[in-house]
Amino acid sequence: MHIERVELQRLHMPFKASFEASFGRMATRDLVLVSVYSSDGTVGYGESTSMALPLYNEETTETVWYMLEQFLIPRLLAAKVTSPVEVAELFAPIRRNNMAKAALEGAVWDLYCKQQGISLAAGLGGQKQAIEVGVSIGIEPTVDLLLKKVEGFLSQGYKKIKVKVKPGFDIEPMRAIRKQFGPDVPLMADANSAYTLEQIDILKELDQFGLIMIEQPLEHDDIIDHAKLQKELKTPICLDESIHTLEDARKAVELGSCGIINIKVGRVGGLTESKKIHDFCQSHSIPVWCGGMFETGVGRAHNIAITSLPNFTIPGDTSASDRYWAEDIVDPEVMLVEPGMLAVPTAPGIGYNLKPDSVKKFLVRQENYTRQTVASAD
Ligand code: OSB
Ligand code: MG
Repeated sequence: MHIERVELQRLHMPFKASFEASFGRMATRDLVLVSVYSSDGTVGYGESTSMALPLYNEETTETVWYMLEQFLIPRLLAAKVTSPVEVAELFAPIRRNNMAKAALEGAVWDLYCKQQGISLAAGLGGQKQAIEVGVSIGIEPTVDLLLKKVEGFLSQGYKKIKVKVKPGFDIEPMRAIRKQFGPDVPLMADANSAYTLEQIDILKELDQFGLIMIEQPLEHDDIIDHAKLQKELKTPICLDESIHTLEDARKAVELGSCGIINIKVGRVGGLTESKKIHDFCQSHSIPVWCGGMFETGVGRAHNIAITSLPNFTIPGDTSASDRYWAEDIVDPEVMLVEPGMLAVPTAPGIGYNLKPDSVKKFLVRQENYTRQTVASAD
């Protein structure tokens, strides 16, 4: 593949509106954009799904930069990788730091597919031409404001409505959505670990709303209590935060901790691991869907590509660019091609071009790394 240079760019991108989850409120995305340059002039792009603060997982955008600069980029530049599947093996001795790994691995996947002249979706083995998508809606100041948002997204045809919940903002909003929009709206709740088993009565009450699933109700690192909870709930549990590897998925499925898995490419360390989890879940009749981390168009394009695999049977959180951004950094922007549907690009790689002028507007730091400038890998 002849990777000769890696560029890191840190971007601060303000959201159109702030977003609240049980772990906090965010108004700006803080990310690392990774560009991998080959000697033949081809460039691959990846994006870190980290946040500024370690409230979702242990990584931050600062730690992602550090891991990339100190360990991951030197390893990649010192190796002679011929295929992106080798990148995960190359990074395996380095513990965790999955979002840092995924950002660089994703860029290598894009580069490889561009050099092969195939789309990233095709490179991953995806077959769909279009994918169904939903939206994730934050905790709103009032239930009325939440209902207005739900109405707006339903009118755009989004195929799944996910609502963030926390103790005190759970039963009432779900009841209000069912009352106003009826029993057929595909609805789910995401707690981001806001409950404990002691609050099982609230979680059981959610059963009455016919939710497609409840996402990560208990601790971020738990699969034991989730298994206990799943036995008491009719609603399938979906694990997000608890799953970092194929092995985590295997253990959770074996224990009965969930009926559904949310695959986030960043959380599991890249596209190769995502595909492995997808394949495992497919063979165990566990449906999966692709989660989101407020990605720019670059991360969205990676999400679209992985979602083109067949066991992504539940609409994911990859909404259009205009869900969060007044201006995205890709051209064209990610847009619904039909109500609630995104097209899977057929152009080589991620199928979206970067808009350098937009990148410049949000740029706060930029560094380049070559074999000559990085410290030796080990
Ligand atoms: O739990 O899925 C989550 C955003 C940041 C961190 C965690 C989560 C989320 C979302 C937003 O739900 C999904 C999106 O629209 O990108
Ligand atoms: Mg979640």
